[in-house]
Amino acid sequence: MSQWWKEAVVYQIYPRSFYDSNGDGFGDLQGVIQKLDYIKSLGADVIWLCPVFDSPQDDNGYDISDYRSIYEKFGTNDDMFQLIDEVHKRGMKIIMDLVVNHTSDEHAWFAESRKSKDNPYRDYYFWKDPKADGSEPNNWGSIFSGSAWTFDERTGQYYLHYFSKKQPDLNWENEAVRREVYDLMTFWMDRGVDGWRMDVIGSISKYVDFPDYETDDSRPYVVGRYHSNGPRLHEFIQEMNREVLSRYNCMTVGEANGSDVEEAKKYTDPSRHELNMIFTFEHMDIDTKQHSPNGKWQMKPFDPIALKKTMTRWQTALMNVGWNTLYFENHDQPRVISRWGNDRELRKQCAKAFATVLHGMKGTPFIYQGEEIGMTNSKMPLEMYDDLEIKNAYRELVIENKTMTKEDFRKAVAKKGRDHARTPMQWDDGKHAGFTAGEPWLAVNPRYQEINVKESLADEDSIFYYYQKLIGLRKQNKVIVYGDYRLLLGDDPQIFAYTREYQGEKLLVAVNLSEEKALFHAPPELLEDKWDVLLSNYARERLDISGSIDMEPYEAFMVISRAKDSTS
Ligand code: TEU
Repeated sequence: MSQWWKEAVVYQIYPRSFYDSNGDGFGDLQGVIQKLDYIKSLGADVIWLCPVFDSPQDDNGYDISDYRSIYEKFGTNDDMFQLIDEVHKRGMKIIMDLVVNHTSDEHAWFAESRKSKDNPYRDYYFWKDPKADGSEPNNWGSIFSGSAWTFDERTGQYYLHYFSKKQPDLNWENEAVRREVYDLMTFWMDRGVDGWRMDVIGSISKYVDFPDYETDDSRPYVVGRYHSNGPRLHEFIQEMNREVLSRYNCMTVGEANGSDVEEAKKYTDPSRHELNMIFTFEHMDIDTKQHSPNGKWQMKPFDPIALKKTMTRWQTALMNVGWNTLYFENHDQPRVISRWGNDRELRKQCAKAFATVLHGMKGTPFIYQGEEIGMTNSKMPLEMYDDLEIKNAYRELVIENKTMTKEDFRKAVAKKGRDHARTPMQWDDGKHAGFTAGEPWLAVNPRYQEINVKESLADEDSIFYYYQKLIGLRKQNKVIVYGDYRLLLGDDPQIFAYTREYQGEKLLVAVNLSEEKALFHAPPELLEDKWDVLLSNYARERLDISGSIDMEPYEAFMVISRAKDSTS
């Protein structure tokens, strides 16, 4: 089967915040259709659409109540079929979000399951008796705070939910559940969907003996290693591959929470017939203090060396087996320039710098809506955040457990809250950034007059055109897709530099990830080659790497040395 996904660049859409075609303040599928030419003009080949299925929207659609129909605010099934068609007409592909670690508690399966202990759907989910004292079956925590178990009066048992209590976890041990999942996948793939991003796929296999976590602190509930990589994980994925995926020329990317590179190889080694690639969290966790009761909100400063080490570990481990994803942003992560860079006076240079680091690497790049115009974190008072992860964490950490002050929590959310990625797409400098003619479901970022698509398209030096170039270079230079990766200057605290090599071609990428100037010295083995500039965010046309290069703040460049016989 062709490996088209290796040469593809993916554009991720969070539909409720992308473009609202009917003025209800909520993005929709017709809105996506209207903006397809924009995405095409960027050069992306694949669209990943976050969940659009029927849902009570407790977790913005990651709580699905019907996998076969589109949520009405997004449109109808016919709109979805039209979208698939319009994407294909433009020579692009579309992947959807497969959220099958859990359903909504309003899914018909769960409504049945909770009715009685002998209901035929009881085993679609995990139900357990309370401990002798009436407490939860074990000390597993929910990723959205509190216990992972909720008591249901009707049958006197607890059900399991890794996320909110409105997201009960499916029991993949039950063959009927797996059959349902394969059927719904087939339903959409037969209608033209080109693949799946698989939500928390790393958690579908549970440790069904439900062991308590051992804790050395006073945390009542723990989220840890039992929450992912359960004993039957790869068996289930292989079955899914056999039953469904192998029948289509599709693309698959698993959200593999809790995975290291060894686990990643298992998922993505083609000979194992599982998935094409996975999302790792390791490079996104470098600004989190590990093992804190405050979880992701316990921040530590950005360290370029940690970023280099982590990304290099993944580049190296998956060099000859498997495949990487490349991402800094998505709907769960804040804006990278606000998180690790400079989103003020050096915003443009900084956005281009991070883009260069990522798009020069080996793997499939993912661009999150707005990243291509350098959107920033928003400014909102705590009360204005909409995300349930933030609301629950506030209640637990600040109000109940008092492990964080309100001020520290506010600071952490201003950096890392998921809503920073979810503010409406900034199309122009008009009211609500041109996202909607009505009232947006979440306030537009106040900087929309300065940062928007219209402005980006009018400025030939914009971040948008820089992304367009990066994508174009990937299409023209196989070394960017297939070249072997090697880190340079590993201990340099400012510069992220590496080479890529493929069939006699060499690419050198160097990025100053700091606000100060930095001196770049190429290692001696690179000095024999003749280098041409492919890309520079400081408009350098020529670069002599034989001397030292005085790199400007957030300066980035990509130079290439062509195969000797092709240049002669
Ligand atoms: O995220 C899974 C996950 O473990 C984290 O990314 C988590 O949501 C959070 O960001 C931790 O801070 C996936 C989806 O991407 C996310 O939007 C959903 O809320 C979650 O699963 C539940 O479906």
